[in-house]
Amino acid sequence: MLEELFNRIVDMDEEGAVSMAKEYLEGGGDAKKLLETCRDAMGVIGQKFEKGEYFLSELILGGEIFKNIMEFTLPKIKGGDEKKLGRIVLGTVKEDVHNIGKDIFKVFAEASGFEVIDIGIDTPEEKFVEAVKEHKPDIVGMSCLITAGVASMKRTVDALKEAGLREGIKIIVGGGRVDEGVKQYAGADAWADDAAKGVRLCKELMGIEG
Ligand code: B12
Repeated sequence: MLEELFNRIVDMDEEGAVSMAKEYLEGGGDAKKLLETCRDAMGVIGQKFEKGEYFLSELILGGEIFKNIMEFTLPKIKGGDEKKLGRIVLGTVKEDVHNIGKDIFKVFAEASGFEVIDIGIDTPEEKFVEAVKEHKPDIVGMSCLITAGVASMKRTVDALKEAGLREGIKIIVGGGRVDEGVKQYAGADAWADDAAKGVRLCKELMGIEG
């Protein structure tokens, strides 16, 4: 049944995937195994996107299917103290209101076992600083799609330095406007322009294999 669910997610059969996931849980299936299957399917969707076999619409739909299934599956496993891979504070930087990529990265990161605290779009540097103080993340993720956001990323990294918080965290920048030069200019530790790669890099930043 899980194999069929996996195929339905990869094939973008939203209705079929959701009803099969519900059926699996109602029949006493293991919620964690179900989420692992969704995560694996998201991994394949990410690979297909990287290879150019799938496009934005599939990434968005894949994210929606996963979010949909998570809604009724997560409550069944919450409350346990399963160890998370790490905690990420994530936001789209000031001046930038694009949220789709950030939301997809969030779903991918959560599906891989990270806890993600989403602080939204058009996020001023002070809000990142406050969130780091409050949530003590391992990683700060910044999303940026427009040129105006590049300076915001640098200001955010500088603000974290001024607050004495830079040493304790890793910083990853992502989004269509980001590249190696932007990473260096902003003073980040890693950059990614796709969600699957971003998750791989976050694991590397945490010293986790794979
Ligand atoms: C949809 C869209 C919009 C929508 C956004 C809707 C929404 N809810 O997000 C709307 C209409 C609001 C919009 C507004 C504007 N937009 Co616009 N928009 C786009 C468009 C077409 C798609 C963006 C998108 O969703 N891409 C798909 C996602 C999935 O890709 P992604 O964000 O890169 O995310 C992936 C990875 O980068 C990664 N990722 C993303 N974030 C992160 C974060 C981390 C930490 C990690 C690890 C990974 C990661 O994971 C994702 C999945 O793989 C782009 C074109 C483009 N090529 O991107 C223009 C684009 C980004 N927009 C552009 C512009 C100019 C604007 C406006 C200024 C237009 C205007 N005159 O008003 C405004 C800006 C508003 C603002 N202040 O932000 C330009 C930016 C040019 C530039 N260099 O500055 C672009 C590139 C279009 C263009 N070619 O001119 N836009």
